[in-house]
Amino acid sequence: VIPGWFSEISSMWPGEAHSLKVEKILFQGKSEYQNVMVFQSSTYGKVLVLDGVIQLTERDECAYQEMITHLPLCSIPNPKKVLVIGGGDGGVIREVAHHSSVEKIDICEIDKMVVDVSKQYFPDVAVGYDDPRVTLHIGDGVAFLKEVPEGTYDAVIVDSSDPIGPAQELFEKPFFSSVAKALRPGGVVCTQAESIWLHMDIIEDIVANCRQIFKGSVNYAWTTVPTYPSGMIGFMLCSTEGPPVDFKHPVNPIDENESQKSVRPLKFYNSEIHTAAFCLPSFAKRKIGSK
Ligand code: PUT
Repeated sequence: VIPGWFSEISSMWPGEAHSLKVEKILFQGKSEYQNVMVFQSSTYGKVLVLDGVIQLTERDECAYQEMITHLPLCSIPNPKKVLVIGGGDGGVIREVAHHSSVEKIDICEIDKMVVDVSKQYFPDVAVGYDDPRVTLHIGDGVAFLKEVPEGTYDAVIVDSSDPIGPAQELFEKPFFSSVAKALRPGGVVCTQAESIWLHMDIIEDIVANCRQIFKGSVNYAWTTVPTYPSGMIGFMLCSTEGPPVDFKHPVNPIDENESQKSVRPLKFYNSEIHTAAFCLPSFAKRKIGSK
């Protein structure tokens, strides 16, 4: 460990640790679920860390939040009801709010400390909570979904941390079955699905489970995020049986003018990068392909 630097050490990426120079530690706390830390970095702005793992930095959070949200929502016409599981920092709901067709945004985050800390230290991310369409539920996403009446949502977005700690169940088959039940026919889910450089075994399991559960399309997409392990992260996009969804060709592009009027113009997402996100390197294509 280099003094004055934060190094992201985890058994999920053995033998490597990305480091950021720390200017000042702004917050350190322990919630019921995890250690929460915020620090000011020299080059990536403020950084949110949970159990020693970087969740977001002010500089590159746009790449993750915009892609995990607009990949699913731009793939279906007129999304109206959206559920976010996790995503307590508020960045995903900020992005959902770009879609004027959306009438209701539910968010279920297990850890209230993540919400409170984000509101205090990341106002440009937590601004999502100001939208009147948002209802925040503090609780376990797995339990929340079990109570959701069948066919309620057009889209579910699962913005989880890694599958060690409170998010573990969000990577398991029973959870995906509950998501499928909560979606209307032809509804879509987008879940955080780790890195093809580091976690091909996890991704293969997710793909196998999703192919059994989601009878529409099942696709893996990815984006660059410089401060995530291996500099990238992937998403699993699936649709339920019903009106077909072609994730690779957005049918609901975000109108540039409308997006400029909103709280925060898009920084990363556009329709070209949407389609490109589904192109996989050959080694990953051989393992997971697409349906
Ligand atoms: N919300 C995504 C976090 C990923 C951390 N490795």
